[in-house]
Amino acid sequence: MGLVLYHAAKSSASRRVRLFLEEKGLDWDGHEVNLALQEQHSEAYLKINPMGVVPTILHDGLALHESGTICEYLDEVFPDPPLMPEGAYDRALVRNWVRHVDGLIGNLIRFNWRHGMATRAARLSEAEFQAMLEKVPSAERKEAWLRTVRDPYTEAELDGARANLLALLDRMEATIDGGWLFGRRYSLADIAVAPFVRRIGEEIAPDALSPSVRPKVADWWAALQARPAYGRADFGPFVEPAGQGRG
Ligand SMILES: N[C@@H](CCC(=O)N[C@@H](CS)C(=O)NCC(=O)O)C(=O)O
Repeated sequence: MGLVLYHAAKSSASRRVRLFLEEKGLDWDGHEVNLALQEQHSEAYLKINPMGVVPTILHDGLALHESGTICEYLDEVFPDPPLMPEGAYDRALVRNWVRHVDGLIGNLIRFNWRHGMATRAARLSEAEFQAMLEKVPSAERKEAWLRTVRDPYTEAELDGARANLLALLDRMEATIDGGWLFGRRYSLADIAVAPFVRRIGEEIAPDALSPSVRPKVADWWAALQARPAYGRADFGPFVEPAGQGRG
């Protein structure tokens, strides 16, 4: 049965798991979940991911959600090459990086959902929109939908989100040692943050990755993109004319 990843091309959490799988050199089958068509809230999908988000992985038929948990699980089951440090304390520090990044997803959503997802939702009638909202399992995401579609985030709110994301880059700049975030070795910490860095540099704050602003992050980003796994993980452009929305 192997590994089957339910994911979306532009989803940051999905990109994290794809990057991890590719770095491990694992074979996996992909199943694209169309977020704009709300496939993540379908009855069938909610059975494998009660949060109604991507990604979810099936390993020999067993479903697992949460991108950070999925990566840690894969590291245990497929230890070579290791992407978690050896010591328990060091592993805990990497987990804290993952959690920190996960806690910033709301800031990314403010920028991401303005694209394909909002465009499609704006075409819905009020009744269709309410029916859509009813299927959203979490209060936080319901609120994000309401804001994106009915009451768009203000420039001040976007600035606030941008500042939080830039603070992540500053924290990286202060942490990178020997090229990588943790222990001078490429690890889940680097993989976890990569999709966020990609989005920040692409549209949200394009100058933020410049070597004159954050030299260590700039070198880190160049080195990460040079890894063969990065090309295979397919971090295509987020904003395309006929693009599909992602969170
Ligand atoms: N903490 C979760 C976050 C998953 C998540 O928010 N996924 C987004 C895409 S990056 C999603 O499915 N958005 C669609 C929605 O919320 O309806 C993880 O890391 O797996």
